[in-house]
Amino acid sequence: MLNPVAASDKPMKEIQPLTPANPVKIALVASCFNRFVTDQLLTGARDALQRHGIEDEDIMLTWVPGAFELPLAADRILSSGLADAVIALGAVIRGGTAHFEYVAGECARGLSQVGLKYGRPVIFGVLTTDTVEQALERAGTDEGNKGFDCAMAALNMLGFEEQLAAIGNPAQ
Ligand code: INI
Repeated sequence: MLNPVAASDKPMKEIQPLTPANPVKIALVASCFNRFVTDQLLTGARDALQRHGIEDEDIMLTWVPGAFELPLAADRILSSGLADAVIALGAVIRGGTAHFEYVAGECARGLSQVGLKYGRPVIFGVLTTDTVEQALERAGTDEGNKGFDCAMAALNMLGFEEQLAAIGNPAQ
């Protein structure tokens, strides 16, 4: 058996899931389709942002018709330079139609592409559920709120960018 290599005394470079120390601008994009759910996701997201000191003036909110339109709105917002991160909020509920697969799939693919295109966090806050009850459960206050979690993901990814920049420029 090989002897284990002695661990170095030097600390590893490590990036923690922290929120950013510098001011950031956040764009919320929400779908009108299934608004009784997306309103709740929005409440959760705003709650998380507020708790972490993001001022209302640094948050913009855009409504789009449905989840299918979220990627284009995210793309336009990032190309305009108005935000550092986009949180896309939607609810695609199966309801026995094949439309579900197209809307949910294209929305996920599009959002991921936009994030990689601009090198900015584009957060997937789109519930994809079989039933209305499941959607409401994930957008509530008791069993957790996907909007809240997604706002935290956006802040953590911005915190990641900040820490990465500090590693690249230790004088910061
Ligand atoms: N949009 C949603 O956000 N959720 C859905 O569940 C949904 N379903 O089931 O059809 C939905 N469809 C609309 C779609 O997002 C577009 O707005 C529409 O097709 C126009 O492009």
